[in-house]
Amino acid sequence: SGTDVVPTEQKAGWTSFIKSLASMTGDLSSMTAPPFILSPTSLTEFPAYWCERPELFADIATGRTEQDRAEKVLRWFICTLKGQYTDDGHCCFPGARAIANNTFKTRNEKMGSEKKPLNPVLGEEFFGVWPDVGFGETTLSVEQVSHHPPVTAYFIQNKKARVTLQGHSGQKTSFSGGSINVKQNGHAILTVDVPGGKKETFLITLPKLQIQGLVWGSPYIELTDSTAIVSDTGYVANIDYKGKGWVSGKAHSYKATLAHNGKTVRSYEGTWTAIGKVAKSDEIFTDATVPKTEVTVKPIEEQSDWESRKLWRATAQGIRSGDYDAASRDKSRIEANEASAGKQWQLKLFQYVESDPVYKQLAAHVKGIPSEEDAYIFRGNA
Ligand code: CLR
Repeated sequence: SGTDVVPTEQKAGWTSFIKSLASMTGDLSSMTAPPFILSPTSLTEFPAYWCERPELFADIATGRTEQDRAEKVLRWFICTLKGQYTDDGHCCFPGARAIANNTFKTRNEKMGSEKKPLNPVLGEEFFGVWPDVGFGETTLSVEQVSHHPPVTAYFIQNKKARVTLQGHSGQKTSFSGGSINVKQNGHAILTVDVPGGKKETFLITLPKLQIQGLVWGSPYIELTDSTAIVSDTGYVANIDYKGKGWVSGKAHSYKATLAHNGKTVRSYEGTWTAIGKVAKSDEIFTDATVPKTEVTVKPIEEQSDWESRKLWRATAQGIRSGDYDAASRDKSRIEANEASAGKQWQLKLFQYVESDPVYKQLAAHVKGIPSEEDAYIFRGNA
């Protein structure tokens, strides 16, 4: 049958979940899914995927020209896609923890499919560090800034290299042709200090996702359409995404161009899960097979009650050990606490702005995106 990976006792539940997707109203996060598809990881942890190649993030600052830096931003961005969009092992079957410790593999390689992450509560936080191994320490601060609809804001910084990334992501989902289509709301802004006391700024738009393979019970992500990286130096990178059956015929393909004031200076193509090359050459541009560096997190005992791994500890343990009753009891407890927490909410780490001035300035150079967007500006951990 088509649903071989679905545990026998959950087949009916899976079928009715797929059917209910057809009447979904845009917020998939709050839908109840069968246990086998649940991930023990909260969405507040996902911004860590932006920096699992901290060496490439820091390397942006070593670019000697505007074009050099624009190209390094593009390389770093493409090399984050594999971690972001191929499920990396928030494993749910017994004994899976040991496999999950293998940081050389992605989610899909470890457990075969995309899972449904835990839906963060308002005010949930996640802090992480990539220790200094020569190019400076990189830190990550995340806050869930909205629950309905879910929006996650993050700030990443390498102080020594003087590179920062600030952004937010929400999702709008729809169902058609057997797949879930996910449009990401939000954008990211990268800044890098350059010699002479100046700063360069890059606007990064977020890709659309298609979740395929639902019918088989082993969902996976393909990226569609295109995204842009726009710099205030006049460099614009455009990245087109395609799945199987396009040019190379390979899944997870990309084609990118780097242009300056409208004139293409270089092109690249390949896959964002393996190798991308400078077009019409053998020069390797992106290598996503290089081992990634997972973020490190304080021991749970030292975390505050708002921090993701402490907050969801019992739920996650229930999911990992297959004790779904315990998982769902603890999940209900957390969600009930949240419902009673009241409506007026003070953001802790970020400040909301209705129109992001940096976005407004740079978005004018990209066709087909809104001219204004809101944003969450990092205020610090104080
Ligand atoms: C969150 C922001 C990250 C990139 C990213 C990767 C995977 C996405 C996730 C975002 C949002 C939530 C998501 C997930 C894949 C599956 C999951 C769309 C965009 C949905 C809610 C769950 C689908 C449920 C089926 C698997 C049954 O930077």
